Amino acid sequence: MAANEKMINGYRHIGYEAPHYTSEEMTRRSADFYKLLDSRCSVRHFSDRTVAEVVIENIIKTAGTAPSGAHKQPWKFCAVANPELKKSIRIAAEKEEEENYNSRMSERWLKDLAPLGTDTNKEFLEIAPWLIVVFKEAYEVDENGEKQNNYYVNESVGIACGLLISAIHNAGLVTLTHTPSPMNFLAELLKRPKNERAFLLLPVGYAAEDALVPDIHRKPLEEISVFYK
Ligand code: IYR
Repeated sequence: MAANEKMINGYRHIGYEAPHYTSEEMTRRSADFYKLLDSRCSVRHFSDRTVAEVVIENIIKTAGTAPSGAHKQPWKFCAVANPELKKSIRIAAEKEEEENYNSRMSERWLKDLAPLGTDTNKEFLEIAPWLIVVFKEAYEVDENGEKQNNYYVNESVGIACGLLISAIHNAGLVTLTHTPSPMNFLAELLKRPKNERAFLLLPVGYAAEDALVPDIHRKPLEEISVFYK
């Protein structure tokens, strides 16, 4: 066994070295990364320009680096480019959204959404070259065929989606977090097993040339943080 290795509970632990930066580099890198992510916004107007599959693979691999409860990695990312499938997803999503906007959502909810300009039309589900449908794995089936619940599934998959969205932006592509509700139609259309539940639907592609986004602003640091020194 190498010097920087140790068995804990019968499992191998190995040394880990985080990247080293000078304090100047650290300050610059943290500011640059913030700047990069601060230039992201949800885009609802897509171009139909294709995106190479390898880029989608890299983006999904990035999401898969997320930490998860007991390292169960309780996620599945379905990447859909098939036009018929995208069309079926759009039809089913718009059907749910008709119900949502016309009866299920409260007046207050509709008022809160007004600045974003969203509506029941989800044409981006057909125009974007890729849809990434994220499923959470509520449980796994063990060797005896017994259901074993996963841990902190929403937290784990939520973090993975954050990384996914950051990776999409870093690649120069756009997305938005679409949440048609209820979302069970996605498991049906994509023929997912019973332990998988739809979590988030993200169209991925280039922004349309004439894309418009709402002129909205982020809360400043003072509003989102409290420092105890
Ligand atoms: N799921 C609907 C409505 C919607 C709800 C929220 I909260 C948003 O931030 C945006 C939209 C839709 O996708 O249109």
